[in-house]
Amino acid sequence: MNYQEVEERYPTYGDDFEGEPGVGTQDQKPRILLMGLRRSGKSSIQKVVFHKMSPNETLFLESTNKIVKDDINNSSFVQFQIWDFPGQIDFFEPTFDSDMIFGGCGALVFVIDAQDEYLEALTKLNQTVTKAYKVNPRIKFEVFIHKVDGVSDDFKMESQRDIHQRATDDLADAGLDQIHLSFHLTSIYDHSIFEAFSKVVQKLIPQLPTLENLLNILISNSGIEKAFLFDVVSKIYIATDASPVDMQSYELCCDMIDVVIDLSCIYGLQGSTDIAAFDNQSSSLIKLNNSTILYLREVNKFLALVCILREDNFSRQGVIDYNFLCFREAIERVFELRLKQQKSQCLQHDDDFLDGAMVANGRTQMNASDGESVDVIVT
Ligand SMILES: Nc1nc2c(ncn2[C@@H]2O[C@H](COP(=O)(O)OP(=O)(O)O)[C@@H](O)[C@H]2O)c(=O)[nH]1
Ligand SMILES: [Mg+2]
Repeated sequence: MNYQEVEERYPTYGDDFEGEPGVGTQDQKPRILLMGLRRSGKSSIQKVVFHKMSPNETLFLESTNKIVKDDINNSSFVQFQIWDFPGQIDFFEPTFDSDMIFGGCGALVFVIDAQDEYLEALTKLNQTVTKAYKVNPRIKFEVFIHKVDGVSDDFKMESQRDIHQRATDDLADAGLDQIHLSFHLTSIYDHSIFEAFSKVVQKLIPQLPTLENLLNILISNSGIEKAFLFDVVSKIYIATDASPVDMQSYELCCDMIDVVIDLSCIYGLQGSTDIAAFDNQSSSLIKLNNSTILYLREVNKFLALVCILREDNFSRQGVIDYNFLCFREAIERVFELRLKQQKSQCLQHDDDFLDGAMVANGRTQMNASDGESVDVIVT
């Protein structure tokens, strides 16, 4: 269905869609819906994460009175559409075409303002989830308990517990306890919103286990503590290794990307966009005063690998660089395979894009830091 048709079928909210009319591949992109009450912060989230708006500027955002569609096309892995909904949307109105809205939806992000009374928001959450689940049981439901910058840690924990409890109880009462809700504490004034969005986006990448596997192999053979595969423009990470993510490391890596882009813009620039500032020569090494090293390498036009490692382990930089090249090659193969898969899916007119299981036969070799070579099989 293209957006012309959407407009006809959905005149109340659809008469001012932004972006190109739908063509071929667009319809295959998974869709992320942003829903929640008015002024809960939906448009702010979308602007801050994907359009580099500074958090303070969101104070001047006008309220959304139509569905705003935003095409995110940063890399071959991160391709989706975000639909920002007006808060006052009513599912029971005849013009609300729930099959069209929820049908092609990958994830539904429901935003709750933690600085406000949330009982009304919980009722709306329940209605939204119930309706969406009936149309499309494969949707991932993500609840952002938002604006937690203004509240104490105790209050944060208590509201998360309370909201979780009430929301799941409501679903259980309706006999829908098979629906899984994920909860995230977020704010646009720190990195929590990027972290939460990273997790949402990751669930929409069918190749995630392969990417994680490659990162695990890379770090264990290179003496790296933590590695993130970043989408440079949005600073969301599309994969990381299996060790737990702590917010501080993530923030450090985000800051490093900012430094690299800013420096390239000032000293290394030919074009004037951020993308021109990040190219295949991009790499950076930052030594911190606690014997830790941050190491950034370009993976492709849109992705960067950012690693945290101890200074001692960096003495064998050659091994790390060699392993990185193997890693990059493996990622390229995953990309190629995905492209092939998408093309064949286009030919078959197969809409079941999210289900496409990835099977790759790529084989590559990484050198372990103790000199052994390790075979990596991409599956
Ligand atoms: N303190 C705080 N305010 C926020 C945050 N996110 C959004 N806001 C504010 O909430 C208000 C409503 O935001 P808006 O994005 O228009 O909400 P929407 O109606 O859900 O799209 C704006 O004044 C934002 O500046 C946040 O994380 N913390
Ligand atoms: Mg809005």
